[in-house]
Amino acid sequence: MPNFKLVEESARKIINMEVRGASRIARFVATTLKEFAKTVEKNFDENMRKASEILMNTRPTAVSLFNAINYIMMYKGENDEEKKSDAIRRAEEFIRWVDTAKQKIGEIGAKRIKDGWTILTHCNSSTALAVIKTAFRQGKNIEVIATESRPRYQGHLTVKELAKEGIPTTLIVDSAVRYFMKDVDCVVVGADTITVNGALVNKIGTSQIALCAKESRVPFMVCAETYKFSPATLFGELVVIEERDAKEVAPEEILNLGVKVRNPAFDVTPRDYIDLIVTEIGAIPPEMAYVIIRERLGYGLEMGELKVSAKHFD
Ligand code: RI2
Repeated sequence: MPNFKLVEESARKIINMEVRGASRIARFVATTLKEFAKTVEKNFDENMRKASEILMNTRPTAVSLFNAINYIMMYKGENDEEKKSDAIRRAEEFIRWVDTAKQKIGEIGAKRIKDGWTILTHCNSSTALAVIKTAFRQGKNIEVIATESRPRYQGHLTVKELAKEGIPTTLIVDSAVRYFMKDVDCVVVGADTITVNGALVNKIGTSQIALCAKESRVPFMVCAETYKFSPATLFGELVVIEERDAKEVAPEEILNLGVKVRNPAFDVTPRDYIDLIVTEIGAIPPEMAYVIIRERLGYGLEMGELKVSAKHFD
């Protein structure tokens, strides 16, 4: 029997952010689809399509979710058995992609961090932290300033992780970024999505930090695996910005007043504010996003339609 319970349970965990962070979500979705595929005995295409839809309708912004599902759904085979084993193989391949990319980004990004630097980071990006931790483990004497990242305080996860590593860290409120920017040598953040024109979609507040960094001539580095680049934006689609429950921002007492409360989870940083995007295949300027979508992810516009022509992973 196809285990839809497993898929629904995974979807619930993504929606309530028990599983969060763009790359963790992608890995989790790949693992879920792999385990689900094992339980399908007949009508493989139909069952896999249904499972994919459930997972796709969880969080709209991070393209890693779409890219993970799409990568697995490109399975091939003459019959259900062949399709199943190919889907499982592709899921495993995608999981390997997630794991190896982060390590590679850590190594490449760490080269851009100098001894004695203070780095500012926002939210809780495992990829940005891979860069910071690698630099520290190489013996660089660095410090980190971490924003609390309201409303869900992912900054608390960041400072716990950095403290465990022994990296001197200061926690600040989001609105203190400009106050502290004079002490910062480099901003390092993660990504939920990179668009075809090189813009960064990341945790709400990122674009304000980028603006501040530009004003102070502080380099702004983005850490993003290539599966965080959005093929749909090549086709002209806009990234949907997730707007979460007002209860995350304001207490009942305020909500009862009938005051309008807005809670966008992400914002867009234009490419002019970004010095470098560190991917697992190299550090690139944001202007190269199109090349990543075309050459690395294999997407192109043919006869006005978005087509995948190459395999994603090697
Ligand atoms: P990694 C997170 O989103 C943050 O915006 C973070 O910068 C991004 O995912 C990337 O995280 P959320 O799920 O993939 O907390 O680098 O809303 O771990």
